[in-house]
Amino acid sequence: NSDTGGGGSGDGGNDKIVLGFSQVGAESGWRTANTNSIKESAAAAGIDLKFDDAQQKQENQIKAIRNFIQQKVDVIAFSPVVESGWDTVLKEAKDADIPVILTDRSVDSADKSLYKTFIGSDFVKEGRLSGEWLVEQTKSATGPVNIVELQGTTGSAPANDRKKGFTEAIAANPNLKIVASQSGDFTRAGGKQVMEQFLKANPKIDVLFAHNDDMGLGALEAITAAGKQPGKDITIITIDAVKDGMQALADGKFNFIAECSPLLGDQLMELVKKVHAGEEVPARVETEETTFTQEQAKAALPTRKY
Ligand code: GYE
Repeated sequence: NSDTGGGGSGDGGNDKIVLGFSQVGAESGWRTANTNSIKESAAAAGIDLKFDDAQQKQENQIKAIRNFIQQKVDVIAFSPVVESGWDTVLKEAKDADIPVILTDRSVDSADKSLYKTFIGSDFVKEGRLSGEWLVEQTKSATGPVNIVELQGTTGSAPANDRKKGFTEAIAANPNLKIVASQSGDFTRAGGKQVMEQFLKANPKIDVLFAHNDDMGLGALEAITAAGKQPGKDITIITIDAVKDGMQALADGKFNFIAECSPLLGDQLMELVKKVHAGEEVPARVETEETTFTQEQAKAALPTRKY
């Protein structure tokens, strides 16, 4: 529209880009930091954000996306809870001429024209770096090293990919064996509950690989309650590096974290502006991340933002 007079105030925001964003939920510290980042960056970029929380349910995300289409938002972005089952609704957005940006997690759609770009981490790499660290730590082991794995949400890209990267990396040492693997749905409660079962069923657990900090933090309670010392009796590897996870690492309860950055907001808003303007964007935008040992966590904690 042409409402450009009066310094732009009181125009009802009609000139603003409207972004519909469907978030997975509020399952973890990572997710909370991600939501904050998206809200702050949208405000800073002058983008009108319509935010929906799907409570970790795909059906809610599909509903939210259909609502966004109906409201004729300018751009849709979402973090797909699972990888499969998106083709129909993505096709509906495409038919309505609304560009879609995948944020944080990807989909397995064969038709790549259903979305403009995917911004997020390399989850396979996070799993691989976790596995490689363990291979290095256990290189002089003479007997079996028993690993239990707390998987993220079943069918989600980070659960699938982190498992893949980790499993491939630990194949380098035949002593390393995953003796139990189950989903804790990326939550603290899930991590605690599944770890309790693991501890009951497996007399010898040497290593816990948790697909995120929160499940690892939940597992700490189960491990302590079972009379074992986390970080000593059981080596703990997690992914994310949110503050509570970094604190556990600095305190010697975790042993290693592969970072996954939730601060995607600024880059996402840049992409929103570009696709709205019809500009070309790269098909894949990767987040930069690192890994932390206990010493590195101590050094990084004071300036950690989330
Ligand atoms: O690692 C986990 C969250 O999709 C990368 O989702 C994200 C994952 C993150 O619940 O903590």
